[in-house]
Amino acid sequence: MRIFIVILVLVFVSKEAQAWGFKNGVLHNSIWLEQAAGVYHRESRKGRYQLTYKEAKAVCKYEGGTLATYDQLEAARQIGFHVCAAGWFDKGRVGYPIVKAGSNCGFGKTGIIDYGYRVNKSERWDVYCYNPHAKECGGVHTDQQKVFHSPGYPEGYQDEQICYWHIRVRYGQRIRLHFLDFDIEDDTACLSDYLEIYDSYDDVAGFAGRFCGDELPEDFISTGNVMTLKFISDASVTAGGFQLEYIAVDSSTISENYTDSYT
Ligand SMILES: *[C@@H]1O[C@H](CO)[C@@H](O)[C@H](O)[C@H]1NC(C)=O
Ligand SMILES: *[C@@H]1O[C@H](CO)[C@@H](O)[C@H](O)[C@H]1NC(C)=O
Ligand SMILES: [Ca+2]
Repeated sequence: MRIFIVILVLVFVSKEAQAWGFKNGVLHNSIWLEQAAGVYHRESRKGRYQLTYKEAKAVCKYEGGTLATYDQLEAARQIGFHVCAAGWFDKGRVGYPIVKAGSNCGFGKTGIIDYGYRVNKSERWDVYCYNPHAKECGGVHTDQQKVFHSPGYPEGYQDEQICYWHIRVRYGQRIRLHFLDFDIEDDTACLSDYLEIYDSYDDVAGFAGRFCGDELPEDFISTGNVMTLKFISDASVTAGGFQLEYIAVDSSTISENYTDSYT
């Protein structure tokens, strides 16, 4: 049954996968667009590079935040915030955070690619905002052990959520996921609302399962030291949400029969 669902979902996902990955140099639908250390990237509703400095400030303010400072952007970058799109940040400066050097972005360098303080504040770019109190929806976890949950839990989650959790533990360790509570709008192929597990650094490779309904998914152990979880809810019908725990385990301590011995 589970294998059947996985195959069905794989067919669906592989069709969708073409739309994922790099588009105009921006890694779309990936953890990298989510917030890290309170910093997040926004583009105008009209699309890329449409915001003047004044509009950029207004975008952040509207969401209860401020323009990110250079130091905040760099702090976020150091825990994996990577966006290939130039945006305004504090004091009329423009740039973007690069973690992985690539030929198509950031001139092959890593760090904050800094376009400097712009003289012309009517230039149009994206924006980097800072808001440490932003609605909890995803994040980057590097602790050895952590419990986290769907937004608003133990209240039900809301419509139209897109959350990514990126878990990264020490090299040589693996990640054991254990579900504590699970209730997501049910439908046979989990097309409405769902939680997906990716045994990889992003949601492009390593698809390992899609879950909905109210049955606790089985424990899952990553093959490497990274894992990505993606939660999507559509425009109607919500449910109780989920809570789960992960623990970093040393690869050598994992036996073939871990599911039996885990309590
Ligand atoms: C400032 O930038 C805008 C948008 O690129 C441009 O239309 C305008 O001519 C520029 N102004 C000056 C003084 O260069
Ligand atoms: C598997 O479990 C049994 C007992 O349930 C235990 O004796 C055995 O050592 C375990 N296997 C490994 C490789 O740890
Ligand atoms: Ca729904």
